[in-house]
Amino acid sequence: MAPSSDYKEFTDSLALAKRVVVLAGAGLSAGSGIPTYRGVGGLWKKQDPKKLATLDAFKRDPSLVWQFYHYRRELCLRAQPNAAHRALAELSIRDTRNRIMPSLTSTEPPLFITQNFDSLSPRALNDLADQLTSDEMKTVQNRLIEMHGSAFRTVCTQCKHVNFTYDSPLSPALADTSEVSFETPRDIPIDQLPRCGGPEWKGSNRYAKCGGLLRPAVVWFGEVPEGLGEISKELNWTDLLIVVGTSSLVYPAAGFSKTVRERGGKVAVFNLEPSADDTCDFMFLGPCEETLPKALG
Ligand code: BV8
Ligand code: ZN
Repeated sequence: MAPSSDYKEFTDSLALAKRVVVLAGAGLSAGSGIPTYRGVGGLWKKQDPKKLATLDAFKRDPSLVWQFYHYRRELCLRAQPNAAHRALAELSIRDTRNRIMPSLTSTEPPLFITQNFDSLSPRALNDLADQLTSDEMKTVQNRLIEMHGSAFRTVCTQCKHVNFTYDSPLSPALADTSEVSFETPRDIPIDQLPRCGGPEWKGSNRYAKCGGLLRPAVVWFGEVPEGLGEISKELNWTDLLIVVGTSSLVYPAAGFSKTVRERGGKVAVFNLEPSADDTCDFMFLGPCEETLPKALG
């Protein structure tokens, strides 16, 4: 049966759903000026992910990989959450107690899984902080999983110290790296790449700055995405999976909707075009920054 594109039918399903999960991809942030990967002008149309988005690539040429992530990090810093990020953030904080069948509702906010590492969804949530108590905000933030990591987190390759910062550049040598300059990448000496400022512990002795080489805390190909345990538990009970702006080509995320449908849940796709995920119950074609506010408003 062809998927429905009836907004009223969708909102009725949403109101009745006890457990809602959202899965977002690069199309969610396209409206904020962040390039997607596989669409027109997509990143992987111009760059080879094997040379830039794997641990081997980083070990082989950390200078190249850091320049790649630096200019994308700058793009994300300059971007603002769009109407789709805001609509999903509102959904995350909406009190599920006021759904049509109060006795059946749970007050669990939806689980919000994003494959994006641009930090725009956490920022859209933080923009709603004045509507929540700090405990409620913590609950909602814990229900947001950046399964492919974050451009604003780093991990030390030596002491594994994790750091989150919007500071930029992470090392002076990266300062003037842009998408244009990346066309002729420089060979930045490894000691001028981002270094660990975290404490180094040897047993219980704390040493001064570890100084180890930092890497972007982004999940590269072949690395295990974050939050999979919580995600697979949740998918068993999901009544409605809302899939936004993803080509549904990268696993394990691409397999989530099949899991939900096999367990009797419904899938709603918001995309510019029919994605690989055409076995869905709802499909809303168009820019999600227009279709999502309409569907979730
Ligand atoms: C792993 C970070 C082992 C780096 C990325 C089967 C099972 C498990 C793994 C595999 C498997 N088969 C193959 C694999 C390996 C691999 C994989 O899936 N390869 C693919 C290419 C075949 N997967 C992995 O390596 C994963 N790890 O397998 O570990 C494991 C796994 C589980 C348990 C134990 C061990 C790691 C995958 C993560 C890789 N990291 N990015 C970086 O980006 O620099 S992937 C990259 O693709 C991004 O994270 C991105 O989020 C992700 C998916 O892309 P999309 O978000 O969908 O973006 P895309 O451009 O493709 O599509 C955009 C869509 O939006 C389009 O449909 C477009 O129409 C739409 N759109 C555009 N504008 C709008 C819009 N829609 C609405 N409105 C708009 N305005
Ligand atoms: Zn360190």
